[in-house]
Amino acid sequence: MLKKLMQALFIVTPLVAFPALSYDKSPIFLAQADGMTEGEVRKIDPETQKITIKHGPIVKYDMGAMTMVFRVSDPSMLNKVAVGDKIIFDIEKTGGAMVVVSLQKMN
Ligand SMILES: [Cu+2]
Repeated sequence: MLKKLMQALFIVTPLVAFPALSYDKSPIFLAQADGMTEGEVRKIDPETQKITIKHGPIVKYDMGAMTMVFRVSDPSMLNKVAVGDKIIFDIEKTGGAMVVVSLQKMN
């Protein structure tokens, strides 16, 4: 866990140090720079405003890769993606629940 965090920091550092030189818009770089998580949409439920995501490790919450259900902070986020889409997303813990606060489709 700590080792992974150190690796993440090591990768991000050059971006911070030389933003103009090394800025790269690829989702991989964005994911690392913004602390966002990669995932794949498995299910979308507009009725309950929930989305099932198969996600990679979420370092800030010490969570490994898994498939789980999240609520979204804004229901309109669910209109931007479809089942099977690869995404990057950010979550926040609100009242004990993990809520997706931003969501972005990878090309
Ligand atoms: Cu999870």
